[in-house]
Amino acid sequence: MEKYWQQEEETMSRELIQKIQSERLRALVQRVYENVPYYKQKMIDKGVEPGDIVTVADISKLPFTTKQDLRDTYPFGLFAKPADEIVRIHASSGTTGKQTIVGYTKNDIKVWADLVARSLSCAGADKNSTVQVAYGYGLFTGGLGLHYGTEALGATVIPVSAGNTSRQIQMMMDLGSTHIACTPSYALYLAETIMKENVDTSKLKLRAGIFGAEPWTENMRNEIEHRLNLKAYDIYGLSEIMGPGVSCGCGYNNGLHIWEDHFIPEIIDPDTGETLPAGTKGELIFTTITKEGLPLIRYRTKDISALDYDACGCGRTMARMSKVTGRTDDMLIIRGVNVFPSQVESVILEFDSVEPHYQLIVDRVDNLDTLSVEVEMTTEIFSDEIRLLEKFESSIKKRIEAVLGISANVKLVEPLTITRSEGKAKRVIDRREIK
Ligand code: DLL
Repeated sequence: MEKYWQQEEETMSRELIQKIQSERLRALVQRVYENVPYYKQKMIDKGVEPGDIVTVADISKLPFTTKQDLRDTYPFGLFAKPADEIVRIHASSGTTGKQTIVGYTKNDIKVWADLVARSLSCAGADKNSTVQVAYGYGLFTGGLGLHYGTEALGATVIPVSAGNTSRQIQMMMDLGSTHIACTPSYALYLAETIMKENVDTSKLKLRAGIFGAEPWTENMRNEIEHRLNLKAYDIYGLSEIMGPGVSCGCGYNNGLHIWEDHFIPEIIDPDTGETLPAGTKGELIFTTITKEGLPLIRYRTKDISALDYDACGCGRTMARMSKVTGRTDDMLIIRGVNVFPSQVESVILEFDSVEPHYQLIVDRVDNLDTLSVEVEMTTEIFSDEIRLLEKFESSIKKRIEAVLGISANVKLVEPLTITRSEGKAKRVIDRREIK
């Protein structure tokens, strides 16, 4: 029997979902129009009034919200509730510019915990589970998000936070963790350390991992499942919308269920802003229809995905988004060709002779863009003859060229030389910007 956390909501009919979405959208628009002057002005500028929004189909009449809007109104300008109702602050991990601040009311925290609990139940967790939370605790939403969700579910949470890998493994063994929650890149590092420290893996009770916060490919999923001997689930979210638990994959591995009674998803063409039909890839947009502290209308995530409304074998009826393998802003343009780091990851993991640790270095030499891909070789091939290593390099190079359509320098580096990450991995060094 499939486990649900809120079965009624998770399995309601499309008709009912749309009815709830329409009601909540109407109320949201009214609320922000009255309480957030910035939104009111944006709506006036677009020539739309609260009365124009009747059903969910009217959503495209509303203006988009971007990270820039959050920056322009930093720190609290888009909050829809007074300070005395805000009980928690988090901040988004922007790599450029000012951080963006997000705020939650008591009810927002409750909803968030329930949605993470729904996500954990997608990964087979229940009150008998022990969830080791190895996402960072703090302003980042990963740690506390998973923490509250685990407690809501009634499972046991181990709030170990990120890092201290040997202690993580000790805890895992001694306390019998059944679930581990961390970034996929950290999961690999854990697997590597378990191997290195000769841990008796028969003592581990890990059944599933709840991995997210960064893009990872299907090949990476297979690699992690194999190395840690568990089932890997994909959890997605972003601080602006809530944090982890906006959506989560289930055992059927065909996309991530979006908790649509709280978030209305859309896919748009990132260049024209035009809404795209289900099944088409584009930029993912969310409207938060129940959030009180910081409601967002048509927030542009910059994440690339597609929506699928077909029935899922798990019985959940909520739309699924395809795995996010890139963002509109981490697309590299190299000699005019669009390249996503995930395409390179996918190629690298086709080869047994290299480790799933890699880095892309983009540079400009004599006005020409260059791409170098550094990949770690396994200890087995490390001692092979130079001639054999060159052969491996050239087969990876050929495969990258075939998939990406541009040439790359492939360099096999010694085992354990690429920096391991405890949180989100940094895969790309773009030296072109510095010049
Ligand atoms: O990363 C929230 C989170 C924590 C999600 C723990 C899952 C687990 P931010 O730091 O605001 O929030 O970063 C959000 O990370 O727009 C995506 O680009 C990326 N991202 C998050 N989850 C996934 C995922 C958290 N499962 C940004 N797959 C998002 C791919 C992801 N990318």
